[in-house]
Amino acid sequence: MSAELQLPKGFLWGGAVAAHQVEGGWDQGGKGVSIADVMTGGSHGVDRVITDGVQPGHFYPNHKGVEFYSHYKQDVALFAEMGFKCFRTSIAWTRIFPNGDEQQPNEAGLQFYDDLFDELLKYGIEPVITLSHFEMPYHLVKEYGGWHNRKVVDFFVRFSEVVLNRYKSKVKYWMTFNEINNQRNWQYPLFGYCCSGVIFTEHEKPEQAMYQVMHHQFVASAKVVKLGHDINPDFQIGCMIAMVPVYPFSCHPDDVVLAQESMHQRYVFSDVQMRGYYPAYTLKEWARKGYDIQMEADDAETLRQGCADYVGFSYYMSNAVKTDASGVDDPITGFEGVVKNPHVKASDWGWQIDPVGLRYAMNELYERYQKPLFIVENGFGAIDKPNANGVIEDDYRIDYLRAHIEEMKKAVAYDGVELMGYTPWGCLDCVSFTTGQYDKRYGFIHVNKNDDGSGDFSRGKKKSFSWYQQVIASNGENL
Ligand code: P53
Repeated sequence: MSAELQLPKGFLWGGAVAAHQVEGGWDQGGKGVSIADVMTGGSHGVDRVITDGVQPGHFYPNHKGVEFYSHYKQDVALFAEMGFKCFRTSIAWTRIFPNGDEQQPNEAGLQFYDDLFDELLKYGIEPVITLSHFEMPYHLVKEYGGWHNRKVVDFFVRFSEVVLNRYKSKVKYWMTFNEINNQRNWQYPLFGYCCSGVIFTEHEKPEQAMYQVMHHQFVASAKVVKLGHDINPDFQIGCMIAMVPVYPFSCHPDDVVLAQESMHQRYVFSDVQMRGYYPAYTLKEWARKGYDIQMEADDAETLRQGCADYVGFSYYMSNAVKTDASGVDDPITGFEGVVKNPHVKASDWGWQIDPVGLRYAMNELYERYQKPLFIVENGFGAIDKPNANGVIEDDYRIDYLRAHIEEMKKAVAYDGVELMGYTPWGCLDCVSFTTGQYDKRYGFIHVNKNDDGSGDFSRGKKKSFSWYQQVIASNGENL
């Protein structure tokens, strides 16, 4: 392939996880209880339950995760063997500020991430760090009502300031809030809870409460971006959204406009973080619905000064909407009028597989913001079964990733989209977020731990391990 059709040199190939889904050690090293620690295990169709604190008699899968806290050296060595250029994880807020409202950080927690980052850098792997990935201190939920309370902005900024300073010479790539737009689906308790520790349906005006939380997080994100650039001008600090393109089911103009409105609901999150001001469609919606969002006098200026440097996003699926599909909602995205797209297949969890949608999504985001993109999650959750020789031949995962990488390359090489890197989700098997399962797996690296309780957390290589190794070695040419 000619040079202009290739991915750029220095492209950040890697993998992604989040602290609460891999680390375990939930009560070690002085760590406090996080919101992930009070979520039980579920399964496809069986919701995870959010309990009132940690209660006896329940199974909380995130307490052990996949024991990355004690296995990280082994795991990082395997990432290095695959050729990772970067590794995305998050810092568990509760390791640094166990309750969230302390004045002084917990040194043992800070030391753990020093050790982890040193281990990565030893192999030339760049850490890519999310500051908040569904794991805020439970104490801030109980005592303050989560992100609905403006005080949480200051707690988050304090936490961020500590870690941005501490790791300023070790970490260059940051993101503020993981999938900040998931909480747009305020009807479904899990999403508001994971993003901001709020169950919106408990509020008198749930949607208004969601927008209030959103505003607090925008202010927090902008403050952290500005602070970060002051600490180290080389920092690249991104926003992070779940990018689920919504297609019109038909070319009926009403379907087209419905799809556009659905996208507005999601885009407001990146619009404000990338542009530094509220889009007109949101201000009009608030006026129309009579929503009163509390803002402080200098918030507008804060937002303007804290635009993110790049768009981090996850991409797993697309959706389609139809005007006359009343009552049909998608539990993951919460869009009204969602219908099955007859042109694409779905995973066992109903996530619609649409590689071409990734190219479309990349073009949409790049045209919208004209800032670099970073695909920080993409992947295929599946039940893996070892063959007679005990090897997991996960060709379905390879097929999924190959098809997405092909489209990603088209977006870069044909369409000219600026892309920093690609970090498939769950490079190491981990606890599923939506269902709390072990058996819904994404990894190149298998972790021997199963929903029936069996398994010793030992690691193994799946077929996709050597496949991804050659993808990276050839900079995406050998797929
Ligand atoms: P699990 C919705 C749409 C796209 C991605 O999910 C989503 C969601 C749900 O929030 O979540 C991200 O493990 C999230 C990760 C999560 C991953 O997708 O339910 O950032 O924490 O594990 C995969 O299969």
